[in-house]
Amino acid sequence: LTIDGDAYEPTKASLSRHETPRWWRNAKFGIFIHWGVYSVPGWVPTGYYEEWYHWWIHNPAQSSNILWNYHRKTYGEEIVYDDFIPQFDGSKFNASQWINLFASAGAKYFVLVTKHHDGFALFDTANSTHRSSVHLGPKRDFIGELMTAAKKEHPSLKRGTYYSMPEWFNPAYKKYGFGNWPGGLARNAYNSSKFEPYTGHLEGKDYLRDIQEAHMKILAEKYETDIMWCDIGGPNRTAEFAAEWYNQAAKQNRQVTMNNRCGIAPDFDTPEYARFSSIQTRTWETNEGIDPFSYGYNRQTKDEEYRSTRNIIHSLVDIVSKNGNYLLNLGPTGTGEIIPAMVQRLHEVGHWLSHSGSCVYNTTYSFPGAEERGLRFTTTPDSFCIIALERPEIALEDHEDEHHRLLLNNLDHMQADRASMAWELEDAHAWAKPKGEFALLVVERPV
Ligand code: FUL
Repeated sequence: LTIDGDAYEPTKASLSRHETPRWWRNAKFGIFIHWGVYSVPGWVPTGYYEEWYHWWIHNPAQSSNILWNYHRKTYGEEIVYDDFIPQFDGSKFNASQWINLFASAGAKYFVLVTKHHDGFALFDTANSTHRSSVHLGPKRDFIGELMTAAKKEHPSLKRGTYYSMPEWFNPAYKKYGFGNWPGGLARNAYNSSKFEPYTGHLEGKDYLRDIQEAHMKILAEKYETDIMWCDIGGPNRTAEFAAEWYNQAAKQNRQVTMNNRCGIAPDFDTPEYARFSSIQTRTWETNEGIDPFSYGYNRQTKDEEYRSTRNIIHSLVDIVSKNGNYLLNLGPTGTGEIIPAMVQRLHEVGHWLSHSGSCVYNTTYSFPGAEERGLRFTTTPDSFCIIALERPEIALEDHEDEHHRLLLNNLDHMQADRASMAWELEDAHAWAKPKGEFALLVVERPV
């Protein structure tokens, strides 16, 4: 219900009264998953989005032909995108393992790609398109398995769903096509007469009502998503969907949220691979890959090229200090493995959060960080955190006065090197939990 207790109506004015729930604002850190048929070839030239494989092989000029040539050389001229479906078999997919990994990374929510622009769903699309992992290939409901595992293993993790509003080349979409999203059967990469085998039952279907809105409802009702994370926007029936969803959620005493790519009334913005040099007072969430260039798995990326633990923690701290959430994406392999290089980093991030999370979760931004000194600030009702991105360097002897010496001794005792933050601490009562490369000072608010 709106704050006035009214039911939501399918209008922009009514829906705009909806806001991100407190749990979302407190959660700070989420895991994003891009896993689909595109993960089977799992290859793009560095700098491209791998989950766009389908697009690149149909638009060779846009990937400078590199991908098109790669595809032809690796798989031969006759192999079209849908020929990868049988290999999208989930043979290494383990829902509980994934969920436990998200939780041990310290994430408080996750967002799963349930259908990307290729139109291939990982959930039960019921009687809409039948272009899904439930009807084709593995005949498994991967989204269902993950949602069930999450409820069982970590019920406090919030569960979100990414959903691409348009689909490339779906003939049912043709009528609504916009921009360069064509809609209509695509020829294969070689411009031969062979068409991609669409298996959907599209006869007489209205894309927006019978497919797009139907899917969103399924994700809301059957899969009970907490976050509807749409992509691309464009023609939509989001107003109708959202009013019903919000009213239903209110009856169930649940708080749900929707991003800014559903076409109407966003709760939060979603800058992509973005950083800001100042506090952003809007509600926002940066999303980006652990792979520095791609969401989908790219077998070209070397282990050491993935975002380091340090980079992930710095990113999280920087974003949180500026009022944002951080949605970090993983691209599992075609068979459903989250590779060790990613797992290791996530465990390390989780370790840092296990001792320093009190300066991340449930905090709010306070005032601008000292960017050039590598300091970021967060605050809770009873504490103030100074987070040093670099290990501070200053000689103990520089600090003659008793209070500082005491403080620095304490820091030493807690295995810190030297602390340069004495200037910040003046009359405050401080304690420190510096760990590893990161120093963390929590200054309790002076009474
Ligand atoms: C973009 C998509 O085109 C990318 O493939 C990715 O899913 C990203 C999160 O959103 O708009």
